[in-house]
Amino acid sequence: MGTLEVARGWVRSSRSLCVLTGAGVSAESGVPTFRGPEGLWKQRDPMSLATPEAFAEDPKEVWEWYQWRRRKIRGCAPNPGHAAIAAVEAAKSDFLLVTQNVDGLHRVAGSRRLAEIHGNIWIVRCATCGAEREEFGDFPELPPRCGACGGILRPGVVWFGERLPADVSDAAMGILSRCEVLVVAGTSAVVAPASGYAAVAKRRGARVIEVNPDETPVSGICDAAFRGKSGEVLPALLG
Ligand code: BV8
Ligand code: ZN
Repeated sequence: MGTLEVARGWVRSSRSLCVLTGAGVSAESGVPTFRGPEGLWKQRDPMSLATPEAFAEDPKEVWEWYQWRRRKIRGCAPNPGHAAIAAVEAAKSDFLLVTQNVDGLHRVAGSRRLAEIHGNIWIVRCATCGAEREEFGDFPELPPRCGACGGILRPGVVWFGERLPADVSDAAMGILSRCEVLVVAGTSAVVAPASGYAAVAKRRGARVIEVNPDETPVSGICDAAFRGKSGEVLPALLG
């Protein structure tokens, strides 16, 4: 396993770099993760909420969960891990941040070359006419209604059983097919297809670096793993 200095060298000398993030990168900003001890999904079974079937059955209940999460995230700010990822982007001619996070904090931190593969909690889309907009405030009435057609608005996120939007999925597979280094930070690597992304890059010869206090199913294929908090490790690794 490489040391931090060796891994820093891989990152610095890479022309093409991919960073894959999960909820752990936002944990130090106060955004609850999904599967951690205080995990979002400890209170409720995600399958009973983050699915099209749950929404079809009880859109009001699903929206109460999302409105609660939006309120929680609204008070959160990017942490040094987000900032380090935004900063390294400018230094690379070929870079893509692939994030599973829907909280929008990477964008607030300044990341521009990013693929939000699971969507964005601040986007709402009409389930009837498809009209889409950013909405940062609370909705007075749940489920919220479309101003254009009166249909029900849904959160602009990808639910279980839904395909990833083709544009972000293609962008992710593109960078994974050519990056020299992949940094995997803050993900439990259990949700597909993102859980398979490290293996895609590794098969092609990329160096894979993991940043996570815990072991994950991809730890075994990593060239280096740093068992620490992303807010502390990423500035040292990417700086
Ligand atoms: C699809 C948006 C195909 C909504 C999310 C059986 C086996 C295998 C796969 C499946 C299966 N059955 C179904 C599937 C497919 C399914 C899936 O993977 N299920 C899992 C549960 C087994 N996947 C899908 O359905 C995907 N679509 O496959 O489509 C298809 C083909 C044809 C036709 C139709 C469909 C869609 C998946 C997207 C689901 N949406 N979110 C919302 O947020 O409400 S997933 C959700 O989990 C979040 O997006 C989150 O990002 C993601 C992954 O979680 P993590 O980010 O990893 O977060 P987690 O809490 O798990 O872990 C945090 C980590 O951080 C931990 O490791 C912790 O140690 C670490 N950490 C903590 N603190 C720190 C830290 N690290 C660093 N620093 C710290 N300070
Ligand atoms: Zn509409």
